[in-house]
Amino acid sequence: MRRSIAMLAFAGTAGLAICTAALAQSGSAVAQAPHEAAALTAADADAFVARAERELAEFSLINNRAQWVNATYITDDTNALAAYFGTIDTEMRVRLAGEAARYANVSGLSADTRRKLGLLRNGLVLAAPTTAGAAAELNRISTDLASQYGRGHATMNGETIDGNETEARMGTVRDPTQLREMWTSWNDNVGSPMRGEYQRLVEIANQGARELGYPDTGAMWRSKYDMSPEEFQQLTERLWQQVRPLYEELHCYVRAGLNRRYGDQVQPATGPIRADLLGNLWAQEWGNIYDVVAPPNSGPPAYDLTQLLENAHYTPQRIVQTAEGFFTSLGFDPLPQTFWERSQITQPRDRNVICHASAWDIDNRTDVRLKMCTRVNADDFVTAHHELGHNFYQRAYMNQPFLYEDSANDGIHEAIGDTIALSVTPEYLHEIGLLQANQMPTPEQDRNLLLRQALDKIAFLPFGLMIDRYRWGIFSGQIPANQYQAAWDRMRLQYQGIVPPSPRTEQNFDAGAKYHVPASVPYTRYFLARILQFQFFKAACDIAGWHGPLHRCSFYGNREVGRRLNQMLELGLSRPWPEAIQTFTGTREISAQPMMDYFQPLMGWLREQNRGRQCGWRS
Ligand code: X8Z
Ligand code: ZN
Repeated sequence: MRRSIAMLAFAGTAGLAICTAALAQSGSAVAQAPHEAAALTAADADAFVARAERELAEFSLINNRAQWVNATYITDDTNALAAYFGTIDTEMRVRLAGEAARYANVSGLSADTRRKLGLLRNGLVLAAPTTAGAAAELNRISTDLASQYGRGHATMNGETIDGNETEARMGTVRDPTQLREMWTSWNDNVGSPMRGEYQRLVEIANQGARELGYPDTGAMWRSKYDMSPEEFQQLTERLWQQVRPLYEELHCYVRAGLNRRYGDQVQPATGPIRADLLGNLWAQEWGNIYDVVAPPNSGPPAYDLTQLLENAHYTPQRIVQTAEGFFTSLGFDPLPQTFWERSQITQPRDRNVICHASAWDIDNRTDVRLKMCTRVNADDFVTAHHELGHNFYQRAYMNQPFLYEDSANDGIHEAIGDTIALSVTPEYLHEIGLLQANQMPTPEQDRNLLLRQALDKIAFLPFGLMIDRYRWGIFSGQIPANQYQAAWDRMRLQYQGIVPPSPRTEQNFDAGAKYHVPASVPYTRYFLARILQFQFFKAACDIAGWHGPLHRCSFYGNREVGRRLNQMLELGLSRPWPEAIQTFTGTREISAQPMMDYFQPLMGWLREQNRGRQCGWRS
């Protein structure tokens, strides 16, 4: 699963996304071994890299299986096994990172060896110091936190419901008292007990990062993008400032709709939005409350995908097959039989699993799997496409050497399936028989479609950014352990303009109630992916020769798009990411322009709707 982004448990301590930035870092602790460099040759470096790749590849086979069993069957025993193999993995990677640093100044290195040495040096997500027992403690904590999340539950009307059920109900329940109960119980039950362990995880991981020559774990995470950590931070800031006006209009519009629906007592007309009213447990995507905020008198909504899936009696399997069908229509080979035999597509009834969706690559060849607790609704329809994007990517780069079996940066891995899902247009739904000819949206309804899309895509942006800005603050010490909750609430207000529906204190740790925090999956990748997917989508539509409005383009069945996409995917991590995205988009830059263009027709309309309103909030 490595590299599966998704792979969580494993992701806790091992390297998914790996890149070359550390090569550019001079003067790091491990890099300072100039006296040795004199004795080492380029041939030594080649031999070391070959040895390291073999060792990592071989060990990954058993480790991936241990992590898979743990994630799909959480018990004390599988936790112990996952932590045991995770510890070996951490120790191996820390050792190889240290060794790789010794070759940094060797002259005459080939480009590939130089790149792979860099990948070995910054391939960890959480490092442990070499102190005896540190890797074991880190892995025990990581595994425990991820399992706690997997076992998490909430209540509604006093009745216990599991995480998957809570997630689904937050999208459909409209009673603010029930929403507040679910939201509060989830955050209290899941996040709060993790606080102490998380603090310890931060301490150990930071010690590990420092031994590897990074100031802290956050700096290590920002070092994987073929540029300096500072440049990367600036890049995310530049992108955010570009899309922020659109978010602020959407916030203003949605707040007015919620105020109309719930009244001043529940949602005032000014100031921040109550976090549990937005149709999502984390307020990260708001598409589920389309019906609440849709413009009155705008005619019927174009269509409701959940309804279409239910009407057509879709099953979870059928959703995954439909997603596969999109990829095969582009010319990709179908998923192997083992995918269908070994994946977890629905939630098992009789045991705890980690329901948060992920895509796994067990053997670095063809044993790819999906782990999901799929429900028949619009969210999971999109998520199935998202996950298969990972699986098809994994297969596209399977012939690369082990260290290049990953995406060119982690945002690209996250963007592929979403790019495909953007192509789920009325025409596409008609083509696969989900939408009848007489249900096709009118031009008037078209804007509603775009609004529905913005509620998911635009609303996510500040969330996608703040999760790691929060963790960067924790890792750097800027957010001390006695302010975990206050800092979280402050940043949720600052970036998203939302407030909790119930009082929070420093007993709480709401960040822990978001999967990627206990699982230590870096999150900026999703912010990048949100922007990249529109770039990829536009590139695909250009290749397909599309001329109409971007949001109505579907490249379903277009083999030329598939061929060009595969050219980027099969590169894996062998080239710096600007080069990889250039093969598909023609540009080396990440740009928010295609996203802004896509939503351009909505922006003017939102501004009109918001005229006379006092937009924004004080943070
Ligand atoms: O975690 C995921 C995927 C697995 S990589 C389901 N996503 C983020 C989230 O759920 O928070 C996809 C969108 C954002
Ligand atoms: Zn993903």
